[in-house]
Amino acid sequence: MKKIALVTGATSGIGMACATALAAASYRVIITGRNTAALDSLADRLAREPGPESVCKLVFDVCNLEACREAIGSLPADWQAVDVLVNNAGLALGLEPEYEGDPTDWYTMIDTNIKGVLNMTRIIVPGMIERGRGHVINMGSVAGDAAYAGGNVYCATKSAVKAITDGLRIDVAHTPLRVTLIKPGLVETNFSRVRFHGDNERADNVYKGIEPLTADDIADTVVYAAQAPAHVQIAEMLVLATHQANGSFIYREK
Ligand code: NDP
Ligand code: 8X3
Repeated sequence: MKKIALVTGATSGIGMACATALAAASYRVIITGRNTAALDSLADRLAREPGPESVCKLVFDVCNLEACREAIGSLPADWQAVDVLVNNAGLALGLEPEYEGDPTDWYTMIDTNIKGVLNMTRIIVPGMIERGRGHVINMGSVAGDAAYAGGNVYCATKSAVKAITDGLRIDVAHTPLRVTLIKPGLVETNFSRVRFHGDNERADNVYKGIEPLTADDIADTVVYAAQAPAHVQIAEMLVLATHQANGSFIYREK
């Protein structure tokens, strides 16, 4: 029987690439996000490929625990046994020094990147434990390894994702469940447009002078971790563009 993967933040970038790659790897995919039109168009595209029952969509905000519960509770019975949870939804907002940052931006990052991961984990993992199978793949970041200039709160949220992932791995070590943290570096998606509140010129500058990773590169790592043999737990993967050394050092061609 085909396995079921649920991807949060599947309406764009890495999440969309993960949903596409998992569908191509024969998973039945639950795509979730806030943007109904983007989910509809992804669902149409995926359904044309492996078969009409291979995709299911849910519209909800990961920050809202009740909305998460309601959405997961509304899944048809034959979609409820999620095998792979990809906690991908997340964002950065702003790159100001901490003493000049916008508290509204901070709280949105904390709610989405930390509470969103916890909400989905709390709802999906008990079923995985009951069934004796499952894999949680969290989208961390090189930003969680060390703070970089202006990264303050975003970096803190990704450090929290690492601690939450490591904690879950300990908590399920007595079960067959696996827990993975993927830590990408610079990936060209909508990420910087969102971070700079729609300033496209500033966003484009982030990727100048370096060939960044693509969302597909990260999706490949997710599929690799998901498809590793059952006794192999890919605990953590740091994936950087070739000319990026860490969160702070990027060699750019002039
Ligand atoms: P995108 O902006 O392209 O995609 C982010 C996705 O998250 C969108 O689908 C967005 O949906 C969704 N999302 C945001 N907030 C919520 C919410 N409250 N509820 C549900 N969905 C939400 O960026 P990326 O694909 O690059 O980012 C995906 C993940 O990868 C994030 O966790 C990010 O931190 C991480 N990451 C990104 C890197 C990069 O350089 N791009 C590097 C390292 C990690 P909507 O359109 O509704 O906002
Ligand atoms: C996204 C990568 O370096 O812009 O997490 O923070 S970075």
